[in-house]
This record gives sequence, C-alpha cells and structure tokens, in this order.
Amino acid sequence: MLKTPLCDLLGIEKPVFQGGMAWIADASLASAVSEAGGLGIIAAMNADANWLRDQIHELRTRTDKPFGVNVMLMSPFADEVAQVVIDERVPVVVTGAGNPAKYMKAWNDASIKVIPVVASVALARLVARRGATAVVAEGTESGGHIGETSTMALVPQVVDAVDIPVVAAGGIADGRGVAAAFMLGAAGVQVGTRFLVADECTVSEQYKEMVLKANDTSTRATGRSTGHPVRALKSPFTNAYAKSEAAGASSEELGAMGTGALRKAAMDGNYEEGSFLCGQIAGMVNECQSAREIVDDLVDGAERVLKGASAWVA
Ligand code: TUI
Repeated sequence: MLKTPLCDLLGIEKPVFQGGMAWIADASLASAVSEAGGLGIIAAMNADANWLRDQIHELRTRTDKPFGVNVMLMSPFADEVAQVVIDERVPVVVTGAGNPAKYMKAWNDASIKVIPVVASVALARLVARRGATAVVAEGTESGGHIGETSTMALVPQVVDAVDIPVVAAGGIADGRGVAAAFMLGAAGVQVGTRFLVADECTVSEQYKEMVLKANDTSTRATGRSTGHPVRALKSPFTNAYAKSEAAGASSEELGAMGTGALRKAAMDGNYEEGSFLCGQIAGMVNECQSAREIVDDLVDGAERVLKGASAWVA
C-alpha cells in the first residue's frame, strides 16, 4: 500500500490528485476520482458562483469522500467563487494561475485546506508563510497555463524550500512518474492529462481521440509574449495563434483569439477553432479507462517500481 503523510492530512486513501482542468474537471470526473480514493477536483475555471455551487451539490450526491475545488485566480469570478468554497464548506481548495494570498486568511479561518499550485520557489515560500497546507509544484511539462521550470528541476527545489508537503505535477502519467516524484521528495502527485481519457471525463470524444493519438512532440506552448504561456496539442488554433504572436499581435488581440477556444475544444470538439490543452506526457496515454483503473494503475505501478528501486545499490 502506498500511503504518505498527505493521505492522513487530507483524509484520502491514495496520494493522487486529479488536475483541476478548465472546462473538463466537473462533478462527474471529480466524484469518480474521489470515490477511487484519490482527490477529485472540480475546476471553477471562468465559471460563476451558481455553476460551481451546482457542481459541488452534484458531486456530493455521488460521493461523501473528500474533494477539492480549483480556483483559477485569473477568473473574473474569482471573488465570488472564493466565497462559495467557504459557504459550501469545501474541504480542499487548490489555486492556480496566480498568487492566492488575498484569499488565504478567509480560507484558513474557514478551516479549508489550501493547496496553491506554484511554478516557482518564491511563490511556494510565500504561500507556506501564509498557512498553505501543501503546495502543488507544477512543471512546464503540464498542459494549460504553465511556468518555465521543468518538474525534475522544480520539485526538489520546492521540497528544500518549504516545510509542508509537496505534490508534484507535470509529465506524470504512470507508476514510474509517481515513483520518480517521490524520489524527488514529493508526498503526492497531481495528474491531468491521463484523466482526460477517463470514462467519467465528459470532455468531447474528439478531444479524447486527439490525446490517444498524440505522441511525445504533439504539444506546444504558445502565449509567452502575453506572460501567460499555455501548452496545448498542436492544431489549427495553435498554428494561427503562434503566427499572430510571431507577427507581433498585442496581448489584447491574442486574448481575444483565446476566448472561447477552450470551450470549443472541450464541449464541441471543434478541431479547427479549439484549444486542446494537454501535457507533454500525452504520448504515453493510449487507453480509455475508468478513473478507478487509472488511480489504481498509478499507485500499483509506483509500488512495483519503488520495491525494485534498490536493485542497483551495491
Ligand atoms: O492554472 C493552471 N493551469 C491552467 S489555468 C487555465 S485557464 C487559462 N486559460 C488561458 C490563459 C490562462 C489561463 C488553464 N490551465 N495551472 C497552475 C499554474 N499556476 N501554472 C502556473 C501557475 C502560476 C504561474 C505564475 C502560478 C502563479 C504564478 O505567479 C503568480 C504571481 O503573481 O507570483
């Protein structure tokens, strides 16, 4: 059995978080992952308070196990979403795409466990001082909004910088990745891309097909000029976006291009206009499975690798 201090801290059985993927991580996927013993996470993304409240209620009809809500800090609805998680007594809040400091006192006062996603040691230190329960150190291999540093380099530096548990994210999709994260000092992992093809993931069939067909060079990061780089599967949208970016389009023009593109990928499966956010590990994701099968395979695979880890030590 693979159990870390993070499991006791959060009341979960297996140290696996499901990434809070915008337009994708809803009550269906999150409840299935929590039921499987991991931490399912609903992505509040750019949705408003009513949508999030409904999703939380829906999840609670499907599971009574701990779950999280991902608060995307760049959302225009971040303030109202930050209040919903308090009103609904959400056990765990994971934040992304910004500095959550302004909400942390209210969340801590409400006994919410706050786990910010960080892409740098500096932000990890800051949130640890403000009372974070743990941090997710997310490498640039991840899909969606990314930082610059790889998982391999970021995780051990964050582990050395803070006294709270570190969850590794970015480029992890099987037991080997989980074991490697533990060797870097992580106490858990967050996995996004592999859950895109979970049976309970309600994303469009076209999105799932694209992930299943992807290889190691299928993703690219665009948007560095805006200060908010995003990794997605190469597609007509990423080509057009990269062309505009290279031609010197302003952040406003690029922002307008991106508006609605996530929805077009996730809901409509629109190959021409969609932005199919996805991590670099997609080439290893070749099979649709239930959330439980995915969680079990990650954990069982890690146990196998870790048990054999001393084979080369004389
Ligand atoms: O947030 C994510 N991944 C996301 S959010 C998202 S929705 C979106 N769509 C288009 C543009 C932007 C967002 C899709 N994927 N992951 C967590 C994450 N946080 N990755 C990187 C960061 C991050 C980066 C810089 C966190 C903080 C930060 O600096 C904050 C500061 O002010 O110091």
